[in-house]
Amino acid sequence: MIQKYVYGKPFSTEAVVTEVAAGEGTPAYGRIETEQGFCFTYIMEETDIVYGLGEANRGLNKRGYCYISDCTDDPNHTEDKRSLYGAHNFIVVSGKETFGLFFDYPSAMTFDIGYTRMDTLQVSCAESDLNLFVIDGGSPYDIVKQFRKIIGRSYIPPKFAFGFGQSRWGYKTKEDFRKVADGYRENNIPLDMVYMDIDYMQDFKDFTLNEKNFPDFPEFVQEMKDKNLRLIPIIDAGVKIEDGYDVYEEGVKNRYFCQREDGSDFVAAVWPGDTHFPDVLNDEARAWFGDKYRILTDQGIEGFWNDMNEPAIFYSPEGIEELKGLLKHFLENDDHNSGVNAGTLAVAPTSDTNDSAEQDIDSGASIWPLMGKIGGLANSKEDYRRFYHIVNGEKIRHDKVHNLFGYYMTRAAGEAFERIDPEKRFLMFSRSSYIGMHRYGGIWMGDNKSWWSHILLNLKMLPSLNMCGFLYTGADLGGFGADTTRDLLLRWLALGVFTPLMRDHAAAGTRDQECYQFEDLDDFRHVVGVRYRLIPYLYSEYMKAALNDDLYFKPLAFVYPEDSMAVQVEDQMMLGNEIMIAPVYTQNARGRYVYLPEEMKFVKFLPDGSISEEVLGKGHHYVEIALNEVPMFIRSGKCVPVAEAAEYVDALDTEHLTMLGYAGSEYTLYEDDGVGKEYEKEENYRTLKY
Ligand code: MIG
Repeated sequence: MIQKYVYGKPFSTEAVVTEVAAGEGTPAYGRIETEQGFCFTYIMEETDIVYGLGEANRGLNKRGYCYISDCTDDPNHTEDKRSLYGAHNFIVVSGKETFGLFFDYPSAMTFDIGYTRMDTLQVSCAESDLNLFVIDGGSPYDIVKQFRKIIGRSYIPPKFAFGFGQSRWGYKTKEDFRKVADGYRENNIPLDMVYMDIDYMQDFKDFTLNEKNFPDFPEFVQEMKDKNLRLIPIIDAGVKIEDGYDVYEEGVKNRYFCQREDGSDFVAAVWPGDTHFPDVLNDEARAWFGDKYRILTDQGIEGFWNDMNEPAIFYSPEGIEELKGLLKHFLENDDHNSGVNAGTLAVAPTSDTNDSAEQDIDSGASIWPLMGKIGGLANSKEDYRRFYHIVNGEKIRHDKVHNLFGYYMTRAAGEAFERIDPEKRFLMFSRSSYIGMHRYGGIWMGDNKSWWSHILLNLKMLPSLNMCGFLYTGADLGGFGADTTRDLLLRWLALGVFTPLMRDHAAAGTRDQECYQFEDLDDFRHVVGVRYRLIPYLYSEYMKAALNDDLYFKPLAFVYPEDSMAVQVEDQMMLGNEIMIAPVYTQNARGRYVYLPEEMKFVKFLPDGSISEEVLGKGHHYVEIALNEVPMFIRSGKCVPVAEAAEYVDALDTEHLTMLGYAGSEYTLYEDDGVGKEYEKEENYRTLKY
């Protein structure tokens, strides 16, 4: 049962798409205060678990930290961070009392989950204008499924998007892309997509192509298609200010950009230099921006990724003016004769001790306020208060709806795809998101690092994201920032084998990270090949999850709720109905410990193409897993289909599948044309017997 409680005048986010009955009285759980902003307080039992929050830091069980839903472009996902790119305000408390809560509120919201006091859950925000959905159910899993029903069906990508993709910030020319295509094809490492990062554009202008490098883009798209590869370009949120650039000129003329309070177009500097933000919350502007994707679909493009849509801001002209003021003050009062004053450096304040820096300002001796200003120029809260959206004729300050920008930018594209070709699926995923966006696209997990700890962080996020509707997701395999290593990439790929989005992506300036850059390519061919062998199963499970508002990745606790050990496991996940995954995420480890809540078949895809199977009983085990092996576990009494590896999705032979797992069992395979939208046809399902 779901009840909706309305506080104040909520902004309509359109996260929830079905009618929900108004709750009677006050919510049955916790205490709500609305005098100063909004605050929900609930006292937790010691063993209560809190699930949810989608793309968020730390564990699967969110207890023990404070998270803030405040979409942020922060490429340093260290343990102390409270905000990442998404805002997914859905949690489930599981324990003595079990219930779900969705706080539909588009501005910053704090989830203090046992941080201030270990037993206290407190969810708060500055203004008491929100819809609160309270969900009762028999179990956390049941609650999640009810929630998924009210937010609408998850995005379904085309089947090719289940192939492997290669990306790198820095590919510029046709030669760069050909090198990637050849690197994979010549070495017979499977590949379906090559991603185009910002350098394909002319001066970082959305919907343009570098004129020198791509004078004949449609032919180049075709050249890649002839190699069975699809190019997937990036689109950024900011539209470059430049006379003669049609997107800019149309937007200005029609007032489609976000405006300052005085009605002038707000300026944000991002990659192209000064830009304007399309007002994607405004229906007309959103339709206009969405239709621009047609410029690229007309040239043969079938997928995109939306970036910088928190929206990220490097700086604003206003911020620079303030900086200049501080700089002027510093220069006029500077009493250093020359060079850097070591004494000043010695008292360098940390970010927590900014106060002392403030006090120093009038002495003229401190550079720290200036440094602080420079550091705070990007993604500043002040800038988010400097511009407005016009929604149904009403002017709304950006910070009040900040968490919706990525959602509505991606919605612009999703709605446009329906107009461009209603029969066809397009690949679409975004960096920033809010619940509701899951209907229009997936997400990738943003700028992780080539750190072993991030394999685990990514793994833990998967079920949480699924709970919030985001099924098409994955992380930058190998790590985005910092230099990867061969073993890290291989282990990360062995997790990526199972994530719907499987993409190797790296930041500019980092070590080469394409699979073919390392020694002993056989290992990469094998590991990526395993992905293709499993696509019939993975695609089938994805489609069942999407079509039934179900989860693709589940915590073990959702399947084995009575098993007190299983409910604590955070580094193994259930995938679909048949398997459990347990990737290795420790350097130099030759295996790992696993906990089996029931008897399972431990399956390893071995580098010679064979598959080893071993029945392991319920309980703890240490399993050996070499760097070039892909492990998975098949649940007792279940089986999964396996294909032969292929170099691209369309080449998969799904007629001749072999079964793996427990003999005598059956599997219902979902398969469709992978392009169209006739999901409900009965012939999409067939029973495979082992
Ligand atoms: O400021 O387009 O998360 O995937 O490679 C960085 C360049 C902008 C951030 C994205 C990343 C992408 C990069 N972008």
